[in-house]
Amino acid sequence: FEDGYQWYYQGMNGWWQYDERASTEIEENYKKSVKTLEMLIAGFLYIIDFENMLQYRRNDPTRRRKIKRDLLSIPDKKGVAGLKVT
Ligand code: V3L
Repeated sequence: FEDGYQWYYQGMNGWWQYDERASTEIEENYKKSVKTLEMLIAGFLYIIDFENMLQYRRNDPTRRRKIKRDLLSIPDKKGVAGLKVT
């Protein structure tokens, strides 16, 4: 975003950047200070929980991933939405 930050979800040994559509929606809602957001990701409904900084499938809250808003260039970035950067 304009301030040089991006949204990430936790992967194995690093962080995945959200795809552009998801990032934009997350950022807009973050700025509105909402507590949670529901969004469709790869065909599943996920909850973005800003209070606990987690995401999880609505129908399976036990599988949680941490999320974070951090600089666009972080050392442990794996790629964007499952696509590896080389
Ligand atoms: N955007 C895209 N795909 C997602 C997202 C998201 N926000 N959240 C979950 N998935 P779960 P490593 C991830 C995918 O949490 O090697 C990465 O994008 C998720 O994909 O149980 O472990 C990689 O593609 C997973 O395939 O609902 O770091 C992949 O994991 C699936 O939804 C491997 O990454 C179930 O995730």
